[in-house]
Amino acid sequence: MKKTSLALMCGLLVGWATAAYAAEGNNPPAPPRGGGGFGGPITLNPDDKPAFLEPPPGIDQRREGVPQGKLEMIEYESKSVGTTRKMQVYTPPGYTKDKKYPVLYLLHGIGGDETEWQRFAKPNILLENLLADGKAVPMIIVMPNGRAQKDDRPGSNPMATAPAFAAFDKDLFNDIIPTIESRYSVQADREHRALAGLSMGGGQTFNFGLANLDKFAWIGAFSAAPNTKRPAELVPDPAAAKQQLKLLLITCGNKDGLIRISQGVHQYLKEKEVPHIWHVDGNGHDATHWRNSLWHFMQRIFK
Ligand code: FER
Repeated sequence: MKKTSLALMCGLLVGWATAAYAAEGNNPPAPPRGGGGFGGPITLNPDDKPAFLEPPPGIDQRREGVPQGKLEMIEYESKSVGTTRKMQVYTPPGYTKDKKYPVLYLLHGIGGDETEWQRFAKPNILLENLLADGKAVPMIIVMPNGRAQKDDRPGSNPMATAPAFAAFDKDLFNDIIPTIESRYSVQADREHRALAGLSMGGGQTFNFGLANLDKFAWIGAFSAAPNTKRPAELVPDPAAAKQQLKLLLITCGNKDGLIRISQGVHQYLKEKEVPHIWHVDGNGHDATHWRNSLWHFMQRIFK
């Protein structure tokens, strides 16, 4: 399904999700905008500007002579979900059991699955080009399915699967991370684990990452959706967060009707003096924003 028609359809279903989300203490979803976007009216503040330059063209194009890593779709038994699940795992060029690698866990959006990041952003090519330019460190990238329910396909009504995104922390911590750390050669500590995601995955990243800073030191939330908990709930102890975070990157497009979610987190963190990068570019709720955000994030982690 095309992203635009999916967005339009999801917009129509937002009303359905409102009550459930408000009940869970999350941000209430905004009513749909006309014209195929999520969210409500956009009010930009003086802080809402780029922190980085635009990436050069071609960041996701293969360049001749740039070494390639390996993408594989693996299966694991999820005790928390009760099924055999799939995740895509990328190992960088030259991957060897003789070394140990940091791991980036990448979470997808409401209509996505374990293939979505690869379709939207080609994380492998972004990283390989950065590695060739000496701008990133070799890492393993894990792209799981963040919809933690037995039927984990988006189906005809992806919004109806939103509760399964909230339950995903059990799969992540009890099944996915242990699977990766037992099958791959991994540096298994907080300073070598990063969590990032787009939209619903950005909300999951805020919710699960900031609540588990003993597990992740590097956090990136791109175009976070209304599944994001309220800022004071995300960071109840600003002093602890300040001490533990190596990087918190928050990005959104200035044409994204969900920007108020990220603006709220930024504003709270600013008030509480929790260091973070707030990067607002000129995109909407779209793949260009997610690809560029990932590219910025990848070159700043594990360093
Ligand atoms: C919503 C609007 C958008 C919402 C979720 C989304 C849970 C998710 C969008 C995406 O993942 O692209 O109101 O409520």
